[in-house]
Amino acid sequence: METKSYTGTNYRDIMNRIKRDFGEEAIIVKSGRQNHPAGSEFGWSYEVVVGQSAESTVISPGVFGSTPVQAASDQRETATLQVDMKRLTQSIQDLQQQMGTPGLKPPWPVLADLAQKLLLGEVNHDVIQKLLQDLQMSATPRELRSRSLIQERASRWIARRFKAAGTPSAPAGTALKLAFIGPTGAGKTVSLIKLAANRAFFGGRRLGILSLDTKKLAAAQQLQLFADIVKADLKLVYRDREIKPALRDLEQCDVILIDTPGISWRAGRQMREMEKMLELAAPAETHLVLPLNTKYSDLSQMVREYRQISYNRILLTKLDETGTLGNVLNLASDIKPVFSFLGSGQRIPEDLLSMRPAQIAAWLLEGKGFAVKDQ
Ligand SMILES: Nc1nc2c(ncn2[C@@H]2O[C@H](COP(=O)(O)OP(=O)(O)OP(=O)(O)O)[C@@H](O)[C@H]2O)c(=O)[nH]1
Ligand SMILES: [Mg+2]
Repeated sequence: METKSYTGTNYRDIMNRIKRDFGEEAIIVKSGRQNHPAGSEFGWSYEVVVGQSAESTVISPGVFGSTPVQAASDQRETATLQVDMKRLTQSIQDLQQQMGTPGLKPPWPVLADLAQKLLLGEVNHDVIQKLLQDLQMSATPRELRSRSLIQERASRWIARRFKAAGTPSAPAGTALKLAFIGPTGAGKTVSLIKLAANRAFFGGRRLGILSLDTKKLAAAQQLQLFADIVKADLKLVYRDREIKPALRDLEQCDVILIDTPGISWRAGRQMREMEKMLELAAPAETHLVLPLNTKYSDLSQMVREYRQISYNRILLTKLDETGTLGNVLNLASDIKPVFSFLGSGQRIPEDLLSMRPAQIAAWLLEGKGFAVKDQ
């Protein structure tokens, strides 16, 4: 039997190389491990010796299976593999604890630096742990030693967590209705105005604005002023029964932006009233507007509680008012919503960005957050 020896510090990588070279007929003759040459704190160094026999392919199929003697040996190897994989997983789980313990080096310093940066960016521990596990499982030892290669992999991993809505598009023949809901002062009205005023979003389209937030006198005046500037038709609605007629008045518009009063997710009556109003307005897109400078426990609670109003987008504002962007990734990982836009300041219209996952990843990995332009 011909044999070949494979060594390395990543068991999965070794197995992949064996499969590539020997296909399904590989027989593991010997497998063992010893401390990493750089020191035991860097994990294990593995050696797997593989052989290929002509009979084995006839007698028994299976990934590494062959003769009965070989099958017993295979079971032992599989058990070793499982133990080794368990140990790898455990060592990653220990990583964060080790980082806080002076004198103990984590298995891969590059991963430890990455974890540290994300922790400082207020990314939740469980999200970082999942990222480290996935990196350690999938990256080669060469990548695990290289800051830039790990950064690239981490960037792709982070970007994949996000679902981005893309630019809203109106179905032919009907007005596209977009509603903005959320807590008071979140930036609903200003985001709506930024969208209306930015030609990149609805340039050349006939715009209508429907305001359900008519209890505040100043709010209606502010909206009228902006509606005039962006040449949008504005309808103010004071009672539920006025919603459908107001929408009929706006039916010539291509896009109708619906402003709503701020409501607290903890106020059941307000939530039910809003649900009823939105049922009447029937928007295609309902954007839950949330300010990013809110602590994560409240943010995640809001994202869950507002679900009873059936929103289908999240629009995050005040990117410029937080020093850490971890909450964006935390939301993406925990709740997996569709993100639409990001409010990044008070300027109209330029401070509204489309959600770009790669950009979020870059901000998080640079560890600097969103760069505010001082004016
Ligand atoms: N820095 C910063 N301020 C913002 C952003 N978006 C909105 N604001 C400000 O937040 C304040 C509240 O914005 P509004 O749009 O009135 O908030 P709202 O959600 O409509 O508030 P209510 O209608 O009272 O519920 C205003 O001063 C806005 O200029 C943002 O992305 N960054
Ligand atoms: Mg408002």
